[in-house]
Amino acid sequence: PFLASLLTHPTFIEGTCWTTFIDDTPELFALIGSQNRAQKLLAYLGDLAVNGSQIKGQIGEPKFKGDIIMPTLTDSKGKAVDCSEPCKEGWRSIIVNEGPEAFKKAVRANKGCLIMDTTWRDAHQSLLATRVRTVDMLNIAKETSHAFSNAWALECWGGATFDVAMRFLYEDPWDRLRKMRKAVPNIPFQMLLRGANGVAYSSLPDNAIYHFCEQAKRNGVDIFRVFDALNDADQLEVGIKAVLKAGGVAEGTMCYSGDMLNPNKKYNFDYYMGLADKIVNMGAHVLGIKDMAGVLKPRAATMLVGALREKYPDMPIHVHTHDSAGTGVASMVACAHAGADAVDAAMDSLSGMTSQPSVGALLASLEGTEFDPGLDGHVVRHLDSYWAQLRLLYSPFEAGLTGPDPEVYEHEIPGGQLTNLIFQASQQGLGERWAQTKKAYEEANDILGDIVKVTPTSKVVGDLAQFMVSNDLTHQDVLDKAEQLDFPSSVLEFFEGLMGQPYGGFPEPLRSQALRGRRKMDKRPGLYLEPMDLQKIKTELKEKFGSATECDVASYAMYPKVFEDYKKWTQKYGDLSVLPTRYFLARPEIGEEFHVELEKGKVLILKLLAIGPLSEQTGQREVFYEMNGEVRQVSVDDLH
Ligand code: 3PY
Ligand code: ZN
Repeated sequence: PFLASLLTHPTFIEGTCWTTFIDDTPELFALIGSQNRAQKLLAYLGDLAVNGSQIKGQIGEPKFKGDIIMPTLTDSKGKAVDCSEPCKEGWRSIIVNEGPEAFKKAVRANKGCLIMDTTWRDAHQSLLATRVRTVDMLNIAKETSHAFSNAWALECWGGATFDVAMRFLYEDPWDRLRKMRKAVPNIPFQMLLRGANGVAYSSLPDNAIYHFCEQAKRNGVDIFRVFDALNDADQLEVGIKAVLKAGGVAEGTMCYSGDMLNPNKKYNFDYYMGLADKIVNMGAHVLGIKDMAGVLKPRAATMLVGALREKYPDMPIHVHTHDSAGTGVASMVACAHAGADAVDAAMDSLSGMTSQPSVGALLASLEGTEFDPGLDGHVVRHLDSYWAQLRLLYSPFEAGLTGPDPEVYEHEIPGGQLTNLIFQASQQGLGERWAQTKKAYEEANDILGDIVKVTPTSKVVGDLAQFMVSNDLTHQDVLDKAEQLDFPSSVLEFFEGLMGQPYGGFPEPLRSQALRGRRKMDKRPGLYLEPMDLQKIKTELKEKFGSATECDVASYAMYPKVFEDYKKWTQKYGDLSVLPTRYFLARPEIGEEFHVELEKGKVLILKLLAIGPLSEQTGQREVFYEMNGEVRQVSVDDLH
């Protein structure tokens, strides 16, 4: 069709204006673009039909393959909520029009305890291996903008989503952010920033963090939850300063670890109050408490939030938890009563256990009190019918959690990691090893000096625990044999100081025995790193891939190899973010028709017709698809 259009085009026939032909007739070249895209899409669908899904971490096919039924939202009076357009009211307008300081004041003046919905980030990170795709957020975006119009924020970006989007879902995280932003203009967007690590797993040069925050703010992030995995104030400060420079709302966050009610534990009341002081003095707009393992018991929450409320009357306090032990709602209610301005929850169907507590349960618990979050529980519940279906669609990424795990008070494994470790144990059929791993995790933490455990330090403890289990090592064995053992690389990086300085220092002589002459940093790693040459990265990316944006540079700075692999994948298969998840994860039935909107108004109607026999000569199969009424054929290498 392209050639036919070209040959019959008047300009072509006249043979004039060749120099401006491309500029003047973009429709012809858009046609090549979309044909090319359609061909690449067929290559992916053909591969999937022959070889099954190659998406890492996927086990089996979705439990639910039907059409998703979209909810109709009605409020508590039974009145329908008009979701034909995104809602325009919400807290974001204060941030946009008046800035972070005005937001801070307005939030303090607000009477109720606001809710941040984590469904688009931490909930699926903690339950479904971070695999929820952009399209599934966008499909429910308008409804969400209405149901959560009075929310503190939607947590929807950062943490593991950045890496996983490119590495496993072959999506551009920046594109996701921009699309979500357009679809939800009213609710603040919050991201999780790992301090001086950005969204990576170890420290980057400071200029890369500043550059990243600038792009994140520009593309739609309003509030940045900044934490450091060791609560190292110097590391935290890098992130907070970068957010302030970018003009974002800086939520300076302390990670809650251990049990401050227990006088024998390392992280006690005074520790947290001292850390809060440092965070406030850094100029953060909001004080965050991040209970990544779900070990903040209700009485501790009352004590800590109550004391912070009294000491910092002007600082908004925002608390994050995981429901691992089953106490999430009780703890968040305690926080609200003690003076928190906002707490975190997730859509019911993606809540509980390693995720955040259920928003429905939390709303019911605060309903009618002076801390009422100001969301309509009916509307929110209707929205959940979407997520109930989505959870089944993503069933191949379930970790197989069966109930709460109050043993978390002993092992202190963060929610996201707990799911990962269970998943790994069940994949290896090591049920009894799981109990051993939890015990070993507790011991590994003691060996390392009882550190704060969250990405990336949680991986250090997890790696050491798995190392102990697979080599049959006790706590004492590790100490006795430290000079001979080949410790996992993450443990050595931690000992080197690449993740910052732990509170109370490194354990000695273990550190020196394990490092055996490797370097020891005693200041934050950023001080040892040369600034990144971002301009050079941009030039090189342009040479390699034809174009490069500032966002591409930021992606590359965080994950050079992952970014390049992602770009190569899109060169082969195109932008697959448009493909509905059901057809991204599994092939359709023969004869089943489905639609893909390549771009606005450009819809492909597809039908799998047949998969041919294996050719002995080529090792390939022919896959036949009907595309907009025409039969199309792709040759696919059979990998079986
Ligand atoms: C992350 O860093 O991704 C986390 O979710 C930490 O809790
Ligand atoms: Zn979390």
